[in-house]
Amino acid sequence: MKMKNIFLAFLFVSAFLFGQNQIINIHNRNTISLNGEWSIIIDPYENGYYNYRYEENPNGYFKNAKPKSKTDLIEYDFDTADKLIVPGDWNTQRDDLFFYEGTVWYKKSFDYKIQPGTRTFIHFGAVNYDAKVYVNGMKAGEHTGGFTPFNFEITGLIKDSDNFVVVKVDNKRIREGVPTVNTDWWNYGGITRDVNIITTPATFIEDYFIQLDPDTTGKVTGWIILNGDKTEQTVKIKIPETGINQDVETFGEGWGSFSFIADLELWSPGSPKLYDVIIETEDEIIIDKIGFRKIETEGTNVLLNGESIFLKGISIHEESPVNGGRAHSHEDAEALLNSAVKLGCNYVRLAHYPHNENMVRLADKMGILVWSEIPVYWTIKWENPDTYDLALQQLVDMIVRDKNRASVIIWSVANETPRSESRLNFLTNLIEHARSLDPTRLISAATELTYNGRTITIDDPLSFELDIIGANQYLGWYSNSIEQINEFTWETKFNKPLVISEFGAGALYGFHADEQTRWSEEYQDAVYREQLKMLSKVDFLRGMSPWILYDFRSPRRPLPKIQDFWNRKGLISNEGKLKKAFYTLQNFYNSIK
Ligand code: GCB
Repeated sequence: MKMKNIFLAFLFVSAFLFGQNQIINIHNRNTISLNGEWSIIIDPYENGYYNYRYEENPNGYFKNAKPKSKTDLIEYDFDTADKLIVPGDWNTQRDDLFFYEGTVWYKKSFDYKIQPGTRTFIHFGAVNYDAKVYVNGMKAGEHTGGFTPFNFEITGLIKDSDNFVVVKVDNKRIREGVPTVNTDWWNYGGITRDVNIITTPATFIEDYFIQLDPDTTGKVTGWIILNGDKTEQTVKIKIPETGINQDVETFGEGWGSFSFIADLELWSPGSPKLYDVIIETEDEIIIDKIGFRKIETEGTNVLLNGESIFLKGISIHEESPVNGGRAHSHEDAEALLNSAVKLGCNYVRLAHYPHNENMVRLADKMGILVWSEIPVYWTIKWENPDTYDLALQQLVDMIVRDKNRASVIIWSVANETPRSESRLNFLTNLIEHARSLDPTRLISAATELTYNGRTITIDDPLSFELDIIGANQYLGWYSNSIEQINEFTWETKFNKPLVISEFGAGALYGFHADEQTRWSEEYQDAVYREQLKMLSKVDFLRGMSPWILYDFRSPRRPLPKIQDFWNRKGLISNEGKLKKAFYTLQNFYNSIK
């Protein structure tokens, strides 16, 4: 009954709010990659979309028109236009687009062979921020939100030969957006993640949820959803290594729920066991690698598979230490997560938006626990229903994509949001949705604290709704001196675990001075030493993710010669050099068993 309610909540959210559903696990499907060179047209005035009366132009650039005679006037041409690599942001591919915020049109041609009885979808890992997608000159759909995947069915638009896809990408910041206009990270524009054409059978496995039952030991529970006409089938769930071969009846709208006893080796950072899980319908076989683990809290403790765990973490932005710019590849994920492991981490906070799927897939393999977040950041428009829908859509899409990843233990709904009634309603509603979609993970948010003299009080009313209280504090950087940090004591109104989601200080790699000198590695290191001393005395502290693994680009950080548009709070510089504080945190983590 419970699973049915979960499913109904899911169905409601996906069907009525978004009108179309996300296909998951696309890497194990029949796909054609559209990654590579795309032709682009930079269009700051949106001439390719609006006519001179500022009305939508039915013959916009998405038509990819060509002159039919020598007198024809067509003022654009994708064939002779410049190119950009997809996936990738435009800011770091061309100097003249470094600060650009606006529209760029992308176009790619591709061959496709239509197989009878199949359906075709186009899938984007992410496009920042607003995407309008056209196939062969016809609209396939549009999507808003820069960090979540989306797909459109193009069965009726695709041809059995040459095809072209055009995407209007617009990364203009808007006050009602999620995130809003004001952030501390670079607004990288473009088709920033993989693009794939997916071919499916007429009825296909769209989505599934397979996790340990949070309430019963040794039981696997979940559901599958078929999309198509043949919705009443017997679907098989197999875990060959354990001999599991479970029949699941789907009915009605194509969904079926299940739960079965299974003797499984549990996933943990020390032993990140993944099983091949096979889902088989009459027409299709989908394989996934899934780990099984249980995460819960008990008082101020976080329990992984029943045992108390301390989250030795670091915050990470989705920026590539390999090539710079927005990270997207498996290599980027390896570089980032290997650095976290070198630091001694068993946990990462993927700030401040859902990162690409390579990160969580690799975290699954490497045994790294993950906090995953939506960009409800600072002062968004709490009272605007469209803003709420956008936040909810991103939350749902994040959960839909990653709900089978054992590594992901925390969904975070917000970062440093100012207290108010409307914000509390907004976030409480998001949390209720998250819980209805996924009962197997913990909910958190990075909250702010109250300071009275040298006492820090955890008292954000949002904490009533959270499983783990995340809190950011910058003692020694934005307030108080380094010497004062260790004078602070903590009190809490909640019998819940505290995770310090951020603390930190800026340092320019290679700049050495005394510990009082801002931007020196010594200053940053002293902040870390004092913070760790102070935090070690907080008995309800169950983890931390200091700010941040690598220096990252931010338009808020113009200080010449020091910042030059980099936030310098990284423990590693943007060139990959380790700062003094890296070793301080590494020693601290290595001393915790
Ligand atoms: C914060 C924010 C983070 C910023 C950081 C900073 O509290 O959550 O996004 O980058 O502080 O460096 O100021």
